[in-house]
Amino acid sequence: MPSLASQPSTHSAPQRRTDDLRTIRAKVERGERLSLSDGERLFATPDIWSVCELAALVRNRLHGAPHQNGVAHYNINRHLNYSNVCALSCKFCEFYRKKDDDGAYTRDMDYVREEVRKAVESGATEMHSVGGLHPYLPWDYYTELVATIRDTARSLGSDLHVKAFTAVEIVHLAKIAKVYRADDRTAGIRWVLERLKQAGLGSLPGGGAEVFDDRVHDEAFKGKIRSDVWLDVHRVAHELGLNTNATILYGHIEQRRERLVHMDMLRRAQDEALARLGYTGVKSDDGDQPAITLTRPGTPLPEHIAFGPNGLDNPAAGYFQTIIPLPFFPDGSDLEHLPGPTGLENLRTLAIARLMLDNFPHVKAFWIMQTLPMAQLMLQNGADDIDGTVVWYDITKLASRADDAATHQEVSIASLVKAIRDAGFEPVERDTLYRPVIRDGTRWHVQSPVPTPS
Ligand code: V47
Repeated sequence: MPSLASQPSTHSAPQRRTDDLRTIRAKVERGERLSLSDGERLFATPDIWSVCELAALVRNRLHGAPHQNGVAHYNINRHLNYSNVCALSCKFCEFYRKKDDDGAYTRDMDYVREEVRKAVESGATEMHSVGGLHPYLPWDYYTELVATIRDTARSLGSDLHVKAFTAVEIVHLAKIAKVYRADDRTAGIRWVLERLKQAGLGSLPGGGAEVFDDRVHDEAFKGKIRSDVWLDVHRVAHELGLNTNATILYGHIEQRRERLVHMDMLRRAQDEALARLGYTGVKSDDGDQPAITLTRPGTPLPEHIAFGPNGLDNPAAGYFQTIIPLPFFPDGSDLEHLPGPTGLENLRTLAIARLMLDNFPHVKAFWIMQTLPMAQLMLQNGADDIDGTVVWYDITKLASRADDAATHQEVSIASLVKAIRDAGFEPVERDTLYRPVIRDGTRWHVQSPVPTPS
């Protein structure tokens, strides 16, 4: 009887698929940049486990393998949504309210101080603060918000990091402050970011990116800034030494190809940011600028350069830290009729984000949106971070709850640590800038990142 291996295939498609992924696997092993058509193949193949395996290969190269001293990150944080009043009415959003709607709120500084006190008492290292595009709040409110978070925390002995305002809000602030000019938009963006940085802003979160495609933009979030402006805000932030995050909101009206284009635009922007840090890239056949990948064996992560042994106090940073794939939640939005992505689509999209965004040091499985069990699975298939303890999360609420309890989404540190350990990784508490945290109860300090053995 012939061996199984020598039997001819009765179905030609699997053989072709294997060949497709073999080419991609060879590129991944060499640390070469994948093309958009490689990405399309990764989306099209029914062999999702090979996609996951390739993403794990990259993830493990950067952060170590499970059961072999590989690490996964979490943080202790708190969210503060300063207002849900928004001039826009994006179809995918269930967060926004109009000024006189039931449930509309705008927080005053007493409220903010109280939230900071609770954050410090819980040992948080980060306050993540975003809100709607409020039509009437004055510019001073925003600098006061940031300074109040920083100063209240300092008065309580904490160096709480202020991660605040999506790119969309930054542009809105430039308009409120009357410094935004369409013919030189970066000047207004810079003006705003410089002042917020002076008030204590430490980094920008990744929200507001949605999907970088004008068709999708005009259909689902018209009125929001487009991709070019979102990227401008992040570039100026990087030039000012602020690190930023990036998101992709998928599983609504976009096509998979549009997700890939979004990822490609982000990695081009990251090439520019990493070049400023001194990385050199490789010119590929189809690329017009050198591709800088972190996935080549032995390449240092940007935090090892920016916050290296002597850089802790004065980081000359300024790059994208992490990509956060956000699965669309239809409930309560104007796109409620859509089904939203399934678990396997979430897993595949995150794995492909790890593979395409070869110059992003981190991939975050945001447990609030992915669920903790899924985030754990994602740690083994591309992600190295599950975000934090969070406490109140207002942007997407727990389905079927209309009351306050729906936004109370908190997980204990013990649950995060257990989820990471069970996935085979060593839990590393990080600060917002991915520096390891040394903790003694609620008191903490950071140290320079320790390079992961490759
Ligand atoms: O930009 C809004 C998304 C984002 C829905 O930087 C929705 O560390 C799903 O950006 N279904 C805000 N998503 C959240 C965000 C974020 C979250 C966690 C960590 C970080 C970080 C950033 O939430 C928005 C939008 O893309 N969003 N509505 C919805 N129905």
